[in-house]
Amino acid sequence: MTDIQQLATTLDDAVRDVRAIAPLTDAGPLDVADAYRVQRAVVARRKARGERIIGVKMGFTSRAKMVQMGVDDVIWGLLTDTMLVESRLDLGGLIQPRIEPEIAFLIGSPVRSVADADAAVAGVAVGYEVLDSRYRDFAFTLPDVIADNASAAAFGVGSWHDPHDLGGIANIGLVMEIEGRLTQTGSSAAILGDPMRSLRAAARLAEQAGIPLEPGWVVLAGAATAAVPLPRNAHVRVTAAGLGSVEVTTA
Ligand code: OOG
Ligand code: MG
Repeated sequence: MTDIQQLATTLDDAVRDVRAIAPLTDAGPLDVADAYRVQRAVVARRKARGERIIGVKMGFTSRAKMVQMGVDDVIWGLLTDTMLVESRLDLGGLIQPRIEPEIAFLIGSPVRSVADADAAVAGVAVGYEVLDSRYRDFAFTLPDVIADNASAAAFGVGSWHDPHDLGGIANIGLVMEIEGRLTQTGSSAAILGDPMRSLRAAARLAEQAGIPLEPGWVVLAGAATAAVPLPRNAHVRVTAAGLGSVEVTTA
């Protein structure tokens, strides 16, 4: 039998010690259901330390990410308040940070199933996600990355826009610059053809998991491009057409 608590402790300790570990599946099989149990146990440990869940992140909603990471299923992870970045991020506590552009939704009313998803959108913003796999060199199988809370480490969002003012977000250009150099470009259409589909997928996972999306929560729809290594002492800007920019400076 899989020892959920022990696997969660292994992952939580890797974060604390800032040290990469071998994939959990090296030691034995792990199915997706147990992997989500481990993920929830990891987040429960964070909650016991006073952290609060403030949203969810979708993973592998674009082909660019599926190809980069070698997996082919949409997953999610949970975001806590300590992951939200204002404008500066110290990378000292991270193992091997990467950054990727994201589209973010602000939830305005409870989402218990897919029927609630579209009407619950209170805002849309450009965002970024900082990933930090606890597995050496980001090498993992699907259950490994699910257990590791979908590599979640930190994220930031720009200012919220009313989706009705935008004329749609199904195909908007995304640009990521590091130190003023163009690093990644893409379109929101890379996210399941339309980021709204990712929000609906989040609603489906919410129903399955019995974890409704709450008003005030953020949903990261998933990266439209591959992630890139995030250096120290760097300035990163992610811009989306019609949504403005979000910036972060690393230390
Ligand atoms: C897993 C997280 C994937 C996304 O936006 O697709 C993800 C990883 O790439 O390590 O956040
Ligand atoms: Mg992401």
